[in-house]
Amino acid sequence: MYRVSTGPTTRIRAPDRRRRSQAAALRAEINSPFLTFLMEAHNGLSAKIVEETGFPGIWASGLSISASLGLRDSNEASWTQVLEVLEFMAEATRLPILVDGDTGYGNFNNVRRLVRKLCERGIAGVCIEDKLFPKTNSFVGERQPLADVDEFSGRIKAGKDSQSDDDFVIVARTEALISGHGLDEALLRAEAYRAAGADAILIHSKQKTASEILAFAERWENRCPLIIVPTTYHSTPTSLFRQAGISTVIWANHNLRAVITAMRETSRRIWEDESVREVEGRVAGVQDIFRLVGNAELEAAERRYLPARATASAVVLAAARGDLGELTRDQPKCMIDVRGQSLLMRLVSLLTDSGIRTITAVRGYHKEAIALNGVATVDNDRYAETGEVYSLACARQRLDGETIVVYGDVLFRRYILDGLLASEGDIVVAVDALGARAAARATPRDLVAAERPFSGNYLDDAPVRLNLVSPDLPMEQRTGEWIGLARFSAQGAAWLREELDLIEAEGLLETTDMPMLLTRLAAKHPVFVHYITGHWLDVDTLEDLSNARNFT
Ligand code: SPV
Ligand code: MG
Repeated sequence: MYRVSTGPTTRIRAPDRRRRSQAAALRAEINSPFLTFLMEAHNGLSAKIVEETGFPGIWASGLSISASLGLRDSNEASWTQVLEVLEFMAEATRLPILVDGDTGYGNFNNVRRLVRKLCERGIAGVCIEDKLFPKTNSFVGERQPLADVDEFSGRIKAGKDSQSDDDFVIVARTEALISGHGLDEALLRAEAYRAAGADAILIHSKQKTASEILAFAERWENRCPLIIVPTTYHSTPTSLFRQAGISTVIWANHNLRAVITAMRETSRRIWEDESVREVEGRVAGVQDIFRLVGNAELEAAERRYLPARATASAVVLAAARGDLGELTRDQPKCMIDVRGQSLLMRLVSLLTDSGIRTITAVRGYHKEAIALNGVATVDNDRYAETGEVYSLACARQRLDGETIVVYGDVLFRRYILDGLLASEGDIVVAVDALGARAAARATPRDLVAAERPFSGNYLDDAPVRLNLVSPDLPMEQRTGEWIGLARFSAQGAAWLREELDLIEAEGLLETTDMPMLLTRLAAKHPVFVHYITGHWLDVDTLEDLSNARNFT
């Protein structure tokens, strides 16, 4: 026998709800010893609001769905049109949905197909009522004809035999009380439907008090879960339903009624005022809409899946002379030719190929040598006595919105930049994990100590925090080498500007280098590491240059 507790109202939520099927979740709610509340929703948005409010499940009301389509609750919307609405609802929420399936849209055969299609769409259950197609809402007219008990029992059996999810719930609703047939008839019908396989009985009433429902519940003796719809007997305290051993209460149409009132008042106000001024602040904000429909998820997905984001800009630090002898006598290092193209031109093509349109190069040494189509320039005229951080500060105004900061003398495969652009986090630095163990070099390397070393594990995509960057790091602390490439989100760029201002105020702009800057940022903000393994180089020596000529 189905067991009911009339005890505490505390609800215990299963922690693994997401892994169970929606049908299993609904079944558990209906069978739980606690009184469950299902809230009406009639489209994707209202389903989201019901979920956000905290209800454990949704009643997809026939009345509300048809009314929201501007139709009567008389099967004017075809069942496949209702199915379409349900698809939106199931997509919008993880909550289990109990669908108001009216009469099942015909006989046993229609119910079979309905149940199959609902299971395919992840709907948790359906409620069918013992009336005739086309149905009429329970609150319209008197003594609506009821279906033959055996014929309706056949609809239930057919539905149960057709469900592809064992947990799918079929609720049998008897309209015996609504149609004025009395308690005995209602009990007889409920028992027949239970015997036919119904998982729960919905006993409907249109009285202003709960007396006939409570009388039914007493005589039903919990033979299977009882569901009620207290629309007309709305002032009955729910404690009485608990005491009566009711399983589930459906608040059947209140979201639809709420929007009717709200839309009417808002429309009237705007119409009379010829202005929206009065209603602003009283209606949901546009940001609220974006949040409800999950715009943030789309933005994250765009970062992950789109090949490039045209909105990002780049600042290329290209002021240094570099020490490549004759080659850097009349031009900065970034203009050295690598197989017919300067290093900078190669870098710029790489950036544009990844969708970055606004590129600013910070020039210094032999600045006249840097003139590239489509590349804006900013000058660091104190290049000889300053470093990259000073150059970056010269481009401070360009650090607005999402920005890539890159040394002008590095080359890397395009996937590295695309990966960095798709990474999450406000500040992300590209770090070569192979650099952790690389042999010492003539020129200093930007060694990295991060929270965790690169694991190489396909399944490991947990973000890794940067601790510090320094040319001097004991071997055991090193997790890689910064390749001179970093991404700043709009927020990250704001933090970067702040830090540059601070460094300037401390009088350290001339002497701070990029490792120090990144280390300072990492001490205050989450800075993440985007690990790579090789496929890049920087050009510090003639040997690097000959490697570069082979690389491209
Ligand atoms: C519905 O919400 O469509 C219902 C409940 O079936 S009632 O309107 O009370 O019949
Ligand atoms: Mg209905």
